[in-house]
Amino acid sequence: MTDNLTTGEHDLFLVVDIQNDFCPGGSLAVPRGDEVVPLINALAPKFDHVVLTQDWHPRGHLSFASSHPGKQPFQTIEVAYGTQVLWPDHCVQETVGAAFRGDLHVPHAELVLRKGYHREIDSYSAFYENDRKTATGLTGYLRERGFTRIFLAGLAFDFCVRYSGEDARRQDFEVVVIEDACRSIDVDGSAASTRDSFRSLGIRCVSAGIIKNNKLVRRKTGL
Ligand code: VGL
Ligand code: ZN
Repeated sequence: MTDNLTTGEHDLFLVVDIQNDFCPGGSLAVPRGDEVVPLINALAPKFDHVVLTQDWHPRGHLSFASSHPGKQPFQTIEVAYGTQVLWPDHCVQETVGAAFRGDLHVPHAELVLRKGYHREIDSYSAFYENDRKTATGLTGYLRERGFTRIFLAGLAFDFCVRYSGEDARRQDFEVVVIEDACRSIDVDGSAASTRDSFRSLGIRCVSAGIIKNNKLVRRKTGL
């Protein structure tokens, strides 16, 4: 039996990239990515504070295989900041693919953080772009709001959830990943290496069922 985790005012639920392109039918579909949506809808009311991230690329983004003649999706290339996986075109700004899933229901989300909008830099993490230098501003936002523990769920476990969790932990936030509310792309063992990395950084992986909130009644009043 695992202990329950009770959420409070210093906890933030960071919901990663619940967008059409990452779900079945989308251009970079994460297998069974759509299954996490009802779980996230049910989890969100257990948190006082929720932030959503949205992958948001300009056309011709450097991470798109189509921007590199002769390259195919899932191949890698060397770019200014190191190795970059090439992806199918996805989450292009203002397209249906970039929109949040229509069944995602988190009305009390306080911030939508877009990332990946610099044409020459990809951004898996919600904190730092893939050059590991360009900050999104989320760290300052979280510190100023007084959050100390970040709960993560979403897509994909082995890319954007992974990088976001690692960066949060390295900046001294406590990090809890709700693993059954995530799905993986799983290229070259990336899901297994994500679990190893989380273990070595002291990031807890839990299941949704242990998360409780002591103030659920308040939400039912609607005020
Ligand atoms: C993601 C690959 C490319 C993700 C975003 O959300 O995990 N993966 N862009
Ligand atoms: Zn992307």
